[in-house]
Amino acid sequence: MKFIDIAIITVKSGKGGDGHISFRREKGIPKGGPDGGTGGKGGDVYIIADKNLNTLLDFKYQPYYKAENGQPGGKSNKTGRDGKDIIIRVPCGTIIRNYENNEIIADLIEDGQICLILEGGKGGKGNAEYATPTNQAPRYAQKGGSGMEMQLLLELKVIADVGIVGFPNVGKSTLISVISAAKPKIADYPFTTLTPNLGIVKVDTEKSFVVADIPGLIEGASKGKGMGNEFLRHIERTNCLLFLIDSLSNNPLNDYKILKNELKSYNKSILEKSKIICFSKIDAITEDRLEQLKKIKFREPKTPILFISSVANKGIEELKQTLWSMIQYRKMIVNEVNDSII
Ligand SMILES: Nc1nc2c(ncn2[C@@H]2O[C@H](COP(=O)(O)OP(=O)(O)OP(=O)(O)O)[C@@H](O)[C@H]2O)c(=O)[nH]1
Ligand SMILES: [Mg+2]
Repeated sequence: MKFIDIAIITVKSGKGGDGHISFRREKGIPKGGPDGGTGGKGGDVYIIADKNLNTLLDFKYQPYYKAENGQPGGKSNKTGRDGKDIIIRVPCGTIIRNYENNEIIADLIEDGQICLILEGGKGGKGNAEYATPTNQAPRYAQKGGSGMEMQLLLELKVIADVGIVGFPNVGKSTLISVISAAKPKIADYPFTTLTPNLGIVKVDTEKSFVVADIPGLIEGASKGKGMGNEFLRHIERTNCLLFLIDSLSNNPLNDYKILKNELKSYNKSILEKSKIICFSKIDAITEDRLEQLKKIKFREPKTPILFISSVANKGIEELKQTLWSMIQYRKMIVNEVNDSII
């Protein structure tokens, strides 16, 4: 699955319609007063979150969006028609920034959440509006306000339930290919995964959750080493973190500490998520080694520690069930917190 998660688009609000200059011309009234109408307002630009969308792919093909201009005012005090607004639909979880200065304009999370990005120009006043006792026949009207243009950076944060984090080559992509229908590239060298992969894990006919496999992390990722840590934004909003650790590692406890440190440097609050520690590739180790791994003290009392082999399909069912229970528990807690706020 190709997953485009950044797009740059240009949006423009409509120009306001110009005010009109005209004078009443009626039979028997040789010099009628001014009757030029006001221009219509230019259309606004809005962006709305839509739960039916899940990529920013369309914006690659259609990067320009313009609201309609307002129509000019007319004779007989006729107001110009307002320009139509434009409403751009983006997936839930899209952050909208001003491309020029990177400032966040909106963070659209919920379905239907809408944000006014640019207002259309005001309609110009017609000459009728300028009539005063001392100037009963003004020969001027106001120009419509101009529309505004802006480049926006759209950034989609994947809202997966589980994010898999681990060193390169520990088997993250293999795991997602076994528990979901995703078919990411798998290879025996580091940094095979260059962009995140999403997979839907079916626990049974009615239960499913989304897992994100992101490029491998290494020590110093927060300082730009390896693939860097910018992909962590994809797991910022997950419910659970799955730390995948290679059973063949020389120092699993240290691996775990390094991973936690890199997450912490990116965003401290990431570590507040539910965690699960999982050893991969147990088909490649001896029983004795497995027993040794089971004795490692991670000092994470509430964190389940599991042992799997994606290749030999060992421990996979238990992992799916554990993740499912954790997600449910997490959602329950979040709902309780929300209820107590309301
Ligand atoms: N023996 C064994 N090998 C595995 C298992 N899972 C993955 N591998 C192998 O480990 C290597 C790396 O697998 P990937 O799934 O590409 O690892 P990754 O963590 O996604 O790697 P990056 O994308 O580079 O970070 C491949 O050669 C896989 O065949 C497993 O359960 N057992
Ligand atoms: Mg990979």
